[in-house]
Amino acid sequence: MSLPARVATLIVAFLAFAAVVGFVVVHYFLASTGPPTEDYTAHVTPDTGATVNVIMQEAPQTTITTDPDWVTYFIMSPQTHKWVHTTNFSVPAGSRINVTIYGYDGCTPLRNQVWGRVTGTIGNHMLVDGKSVTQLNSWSECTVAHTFAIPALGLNIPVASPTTFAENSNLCSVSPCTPSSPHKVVQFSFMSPRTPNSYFWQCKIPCGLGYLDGNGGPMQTIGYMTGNMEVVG
Ligand SMILES: [Cu+2]
Repeated sequence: MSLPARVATLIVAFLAFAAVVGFVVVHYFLASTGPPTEDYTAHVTPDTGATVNVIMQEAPQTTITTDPDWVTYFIMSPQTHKWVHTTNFSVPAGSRINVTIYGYDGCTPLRNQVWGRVTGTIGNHMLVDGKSVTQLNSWSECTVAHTFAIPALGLNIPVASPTTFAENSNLCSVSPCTPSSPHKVVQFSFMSPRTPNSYFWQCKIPCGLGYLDGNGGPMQTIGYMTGNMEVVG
């Protein structure tokens, strides 16, 4: 190889390398800010026991992303009242957090009946379509779609699903779902901790269909079946 050819090869190789490095930096470091955090802290003074209303839904699919067949949560923006594809939200410390979850996904039996129990809420119960419930038995009936659990707070909510075969055959097919599709309304309240911190939450049903033991994909991706509740002081 002549000297100019060698130099040209070296320059091409260097440019290719630089392009790859540039892509990695931009794609994984600069652009990877992740899903947004819905801010439920506005106009509330922390540590006063004030009430905050958080609204979410879980859906059988995510038709608005590049993983349309992944199950997912959405959170309603308290500012725009539109559904946002995220699982991150912030709440004021020492406040009463009232959560409403619209359960649009169909049922999946829990791997462990313990996760069918409602724990960590005010009154140790939740409301399903307005009715007080302390646990759901997903083994005897089609009752649970996903769970909403904050392990650090001992909070566990089995999120109710539509129960009948007809409903489960006719689930919402475009996300975010709207109330015309079969759903259950789950409501519960808990006190946010007084200590500002980031509290991880997750679904405990292995609902990542097509992944090893159902635990991959949406189960381990922020914005789908896991997220963070930021407690702000
Ligand atoms: Cu799930």
